[in-house]
Amino acid sequence: MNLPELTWSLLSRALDAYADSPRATNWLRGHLARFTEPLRLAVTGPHGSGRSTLVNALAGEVVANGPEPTRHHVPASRSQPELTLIDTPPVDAEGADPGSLERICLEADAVLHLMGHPHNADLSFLRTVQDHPVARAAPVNALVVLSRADELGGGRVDALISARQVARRYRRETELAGLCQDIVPVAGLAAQAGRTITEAEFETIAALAAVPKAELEPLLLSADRFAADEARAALLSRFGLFGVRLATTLVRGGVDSQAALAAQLLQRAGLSELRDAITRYFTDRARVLKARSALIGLDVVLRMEPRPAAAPLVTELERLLAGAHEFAELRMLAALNTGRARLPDGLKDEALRLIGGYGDDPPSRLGVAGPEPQLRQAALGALRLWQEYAENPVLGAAERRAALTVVRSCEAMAMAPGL
Ligand SMILES: Nc1nc2c(ncn2[C@@H]2O[C@H](COP(=O)(O)OP(=O)(O)O)[C@@H](O)[C@H]2O)c(=O)[nH]1
Ligand SMILES: [Mg+2]
Repeated sequence: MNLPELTWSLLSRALDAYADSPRATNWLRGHLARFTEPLRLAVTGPHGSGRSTLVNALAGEVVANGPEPTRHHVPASRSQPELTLIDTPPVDAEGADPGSLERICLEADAVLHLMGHPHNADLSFLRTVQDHPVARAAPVNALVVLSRADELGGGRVDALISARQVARRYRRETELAGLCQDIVPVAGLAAQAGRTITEAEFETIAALAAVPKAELEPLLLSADRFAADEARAALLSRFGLFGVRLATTLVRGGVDSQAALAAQLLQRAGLSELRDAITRYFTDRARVLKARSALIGLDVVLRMEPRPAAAPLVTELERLLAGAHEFAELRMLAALNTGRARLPDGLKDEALRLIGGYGDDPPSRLGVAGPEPQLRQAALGALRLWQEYAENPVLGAAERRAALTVVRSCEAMAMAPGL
């Protein structure tokens, strides 16, 4: 049985053990029901970090602008699986009930934490997210977003390049990197504009792109002259200075339709990269993250209402957490992608594929589309190869440990019934 199956059975047994406690039963039933719901992603961050803007960018429409918390169901699309987005109260809110944000995070399966430069408040919040025995055993559900990334690069059209350099630097800073899976820069306002751009806005941008460059920049910076034109003023407030600069530059460079401009804006604002990270770390592994949430829920019951009938469940929960290969895979995925763990060039890509970095199903992992016997043969071949790497004295100790994680992924596939 894999982790989600083992978790399901553990929770079902807990339901029996707590049959006479309505509170525990409700709580456990709630967690079992969550298993089949879409992944819940909480968007957290300090006040003004761009939480609502990013929720809108991911939702593809302006859904978040009121008081938090709010929840938005985002149906599946070609470039994004189904999600529930939670817009949360600011982490730095003064006088806020300190437990409320923690409760919201307990309701979520994964967290997208927005920040400009990391402050102590951000680090301590991220520590809180992992401050639970189950969470500590599996700190695999947070992504940090360097939000308002255009400002990190002074609003220039190439601002995202500077922001990516900043992200690379933070990835090497052990504390922050250790608290999240990855660090991704996004210019949320331009991304939101890209996802919701209208034909009329495209026309306004096209007209601006026709203004000679030397004239446009002073025009943009002179709020009075620009704001005198209603369509331009509206454009500036929706796209921001960076968004307008970027969009006009793209149109000048030959992007000639609303749809093409929308696609380019998502790319250049970093939203495409963020969606890829959400897919790779979260939605592709939704069942593992759901299991993680359910185990945290179970742990809460076992602590709040300890009883002899539940003692074996405590032991099994501990054993499950210590041995869950699914969590080890997610940590290794992040470590390889961010450069915290290394493998020789030729091996890294194959390792990423085998641990599910390019899709969680066996054909994607094995790179074989064929029927079951071929899949099993490929799994056995990969298993033999990676066993050799894991014992190869030419590789360093850390590399051999990484290879051992791949070995376990191959073993799981080679032994899976029905594959
Ligand atoms: N320059 C820039 N401004 C942004 C960006 N995202 C949001 N903002 C602005 O920052 C302010 C706060 O954004 P909001 O999404 O309401 O932040 P929240 O308080 O975290 O929900 C608004 O004026 C936004 O227009 C961004 O990517 N770049
Ligand atoms: Mg907000």
